[in-house]
Amino acid sequence: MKVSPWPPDLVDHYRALGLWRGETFDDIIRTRAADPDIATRTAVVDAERRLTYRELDERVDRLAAGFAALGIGPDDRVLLQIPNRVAYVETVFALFRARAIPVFGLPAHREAELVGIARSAGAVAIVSPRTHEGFDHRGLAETVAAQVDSVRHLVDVDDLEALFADPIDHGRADPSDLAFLQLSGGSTGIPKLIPRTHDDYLYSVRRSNEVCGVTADTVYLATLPVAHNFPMSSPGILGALVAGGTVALTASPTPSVAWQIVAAERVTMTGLVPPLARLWTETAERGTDLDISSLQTVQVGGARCPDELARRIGPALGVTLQQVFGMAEGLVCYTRLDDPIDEICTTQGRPMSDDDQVRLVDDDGNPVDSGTGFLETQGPYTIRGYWQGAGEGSFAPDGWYRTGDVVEFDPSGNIIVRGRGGDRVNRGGEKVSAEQLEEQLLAHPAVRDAIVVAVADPYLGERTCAYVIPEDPDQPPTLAGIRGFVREAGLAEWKLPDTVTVIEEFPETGVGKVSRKKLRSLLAG
Ligand code: OOB
Repeated sequence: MKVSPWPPDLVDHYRALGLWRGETFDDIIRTRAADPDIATRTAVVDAERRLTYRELDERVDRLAAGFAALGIGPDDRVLLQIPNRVAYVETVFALFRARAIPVFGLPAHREAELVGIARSAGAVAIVSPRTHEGFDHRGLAETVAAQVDSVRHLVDVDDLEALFADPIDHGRADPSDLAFLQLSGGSTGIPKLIPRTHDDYLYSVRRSNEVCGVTADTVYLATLPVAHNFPMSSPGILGALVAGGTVALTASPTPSVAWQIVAAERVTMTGLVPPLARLWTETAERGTDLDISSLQTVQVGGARCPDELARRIGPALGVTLQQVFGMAEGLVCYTRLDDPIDEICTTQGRPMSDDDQVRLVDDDGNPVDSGTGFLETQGPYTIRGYWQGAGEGSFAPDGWYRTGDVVEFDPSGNIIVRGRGGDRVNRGGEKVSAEQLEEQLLAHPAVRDAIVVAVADPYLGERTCAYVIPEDPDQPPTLAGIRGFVREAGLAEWKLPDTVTVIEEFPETGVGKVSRKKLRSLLAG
């Protein structure tokens, strides 16, 4: 299946330079398992299970045949909602082998998101656990299947062996074709689907490995939900597998759980969002009995890491900090491991590839020569369009991706992220669409009008504040009432408002109707 194409001259350029190499994800596991130096090394491990590259390859072979026996094959989309565990890696690579298209849902997604994703992907199957952290995922999958006609199979990720079948030949995917659908951190409520090819994504993984120093000796711990772009590929679990290293997965990111795996597997590297980085740092500063001395690099990204926190991470954890500013649509920036400490602690790094192009524009899309502006980008691993043409306004007329981020450059060319246009709240890396939440609030019987804005929060960076005009000023809605209402509507827990402020009217500007975008920035101010 083809994706929105890059301009032909860029395609030729990326191929001529060897950035796009004609390799597929399935090739990665096959070749590592066939390499006598790598085959018997641990590919993937969690608190319960461990697989060498050869074992992973064999299980992938049997599971891929099992998917094929269900009638799941080339270009079929399969929605995943799998927590951090070995079975995640088995499932993803089995789908690659069967040439099906994984769609990377998050364990925290609920009915509203999963129905939206399954529908726009045209998913034929959902793979999820029966339960996880007390939540009935099987029940959720059944609810989704009842609403989305294309969904024909529900697969229990805790019983993959029930699907195992004798290996078959699935043929080989075209490396320039769609490999999977990633989800946007999005300014829309239902995440937009991001089509990535084998060629472009594998380039971003290989280049990430170079920048982040990932080798066969790397033990990467997936601490964040692994379906997210950051722990998946920056350089993440795919980086570790491409390098012939080891992927460890932890079910919980808290130090008491995650550090046991760090100690047991001699983990060298992980990626965290700022609130977790703060928790890890403060826990280490207080002292710990767990041996985390194997850690060499800790990456922080997904949301702005406060400079004050950045300065404490390295000394507390005994590591080199790497800031990561990236997006599921493509562009990923890293501070380099040998950058001056001030740059590491105060900037979000620079694009990983010499072929990433970045520019700044103003509100009207005109070039900005210095100072802050909206960041736009194109490059060898940045998409040129969403799945089936959604989100048209996200691309400039010449095809560059509009990140929506307000940034500036320091003298060394590093990016400093200053904020966004106000369409979403970045709650410690988890993005909340203002528009989606407003829609939900407007459906509440006690709410006449609502505007959602980000307010500064010392722990999360930003938290979600809903300004609400009540239908009846004498019976204003309560925070608990509103949160319960939004939860009932099937939204993920992280999207519920943190505070509700009841006001009589929204600010007037004196010049007639004000856009919601403008109102948000007025209220945020
Ligand atoms: C990562 O990906 P998404 O798609 O969930 O979110 C992307 C957005 C960016 O446009 C920016 O607004 C924000 O998240 N962001 C940061 C940041 N990293 C991401 N804002 C400030 N400082 C940072 N370091 O979040 C993502 C994807 C790949 C690697 C890392 C993060």
